[in-house]
Amino acid sequence: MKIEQIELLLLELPYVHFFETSFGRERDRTFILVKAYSEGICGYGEVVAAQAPLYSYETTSTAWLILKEYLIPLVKTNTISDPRDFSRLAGKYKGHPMAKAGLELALWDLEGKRKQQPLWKIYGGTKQEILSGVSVGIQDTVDDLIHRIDEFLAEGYGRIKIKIKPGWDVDVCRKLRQEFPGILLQADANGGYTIADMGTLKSLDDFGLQMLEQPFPAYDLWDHSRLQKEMKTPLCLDESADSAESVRKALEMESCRIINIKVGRVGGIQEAIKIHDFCLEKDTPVWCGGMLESGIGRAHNLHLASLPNFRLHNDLSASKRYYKEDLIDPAIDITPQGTILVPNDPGIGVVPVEERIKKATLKQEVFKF
Ligand code: OSB
Ligand code: MG
Repeated sequence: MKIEQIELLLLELPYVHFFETSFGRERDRTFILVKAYSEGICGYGEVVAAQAPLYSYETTSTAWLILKEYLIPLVKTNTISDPRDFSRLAGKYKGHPMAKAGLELALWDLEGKRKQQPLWKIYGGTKQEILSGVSVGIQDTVDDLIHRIDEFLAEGYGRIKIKIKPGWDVDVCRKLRQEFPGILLQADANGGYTIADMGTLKSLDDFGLQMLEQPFPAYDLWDHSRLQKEMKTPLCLDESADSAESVRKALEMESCRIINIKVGRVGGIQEAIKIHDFCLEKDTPVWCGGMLESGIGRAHNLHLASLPNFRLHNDLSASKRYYKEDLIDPAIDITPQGTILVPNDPGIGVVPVEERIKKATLKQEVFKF
């Protein structure tokens, strides 16, 4: 395909409610949208890097720079007949997976629209609807948390994930289990603990959590392995699972029993599918993580989550859980059964509303070839 133009847009969208994790509280999200044009068609991708290097080292500024100086020139100077070509070319540059994934996703949307096929079909997806779940941030009080969980359960979410950090963990889980004995509950630490916290983490075994996500920092496969040997609760890796190679090592070391797949963290759809297929072969379930994406990034996630080994509830929620006015129309919603339908129109299968994108745009740069 002949790409004629790529645009980068920096957007800011306020959350409906603040989001707090072990690395801090945020009230809005700044992120990059990538638009790729070919023969009158536009493909959309989202770069999930945040404003500050807290989840990983990437930021909106580093991603903008890498896209502008290295990744967009690859599209300009090479013939890209398929998004896989871009993925292969981008592989020569170290790191910066979120920047790579954002552009790759825009090319995938374009590819789907050109072929008149929804992305789930092109990826080999098998599900028409996926299991929704909601990730609930740290609140000011446990009562506030209980109140929020009550609301999400009433909306039909089949699984609740809470964020934990040292000091907001064992007592919180105990109170939640008293209040909600039967729900699917999991906890995500975003790497906020060290091996010195082994005792605290082991006591989370009392609460029948579906999984404990990323207790230790990203680089620390070994301590995850030590902890998994001592815990009944399955560990799940998010930040550590940065490539199919890392996932192989994690499974060989028994650092976890479940993998969270995020397309931005692993550098694109190619790598995400590789991890999916490897885990299927090893009978290790995966689920789709989220980065509080706009409807554009979330639609991309829905297509990925339609692959067969996405067996557990995903961090995929309705638009209104994140943003008052999402960038797409119609908004993503959950069914009464607590699922989300995978879009069936070509490409991402949802319609970005240009007027809303414009309203949220802080900065824009156009690259014409
Ligand atoms: O660790 O899963 C995470 C949001 C931002 C950064 C990291 C994480 C999250 C979430 C939100 O938990 C999941 C979602 O998008 O619904
Ligand atoms: Mg996580």
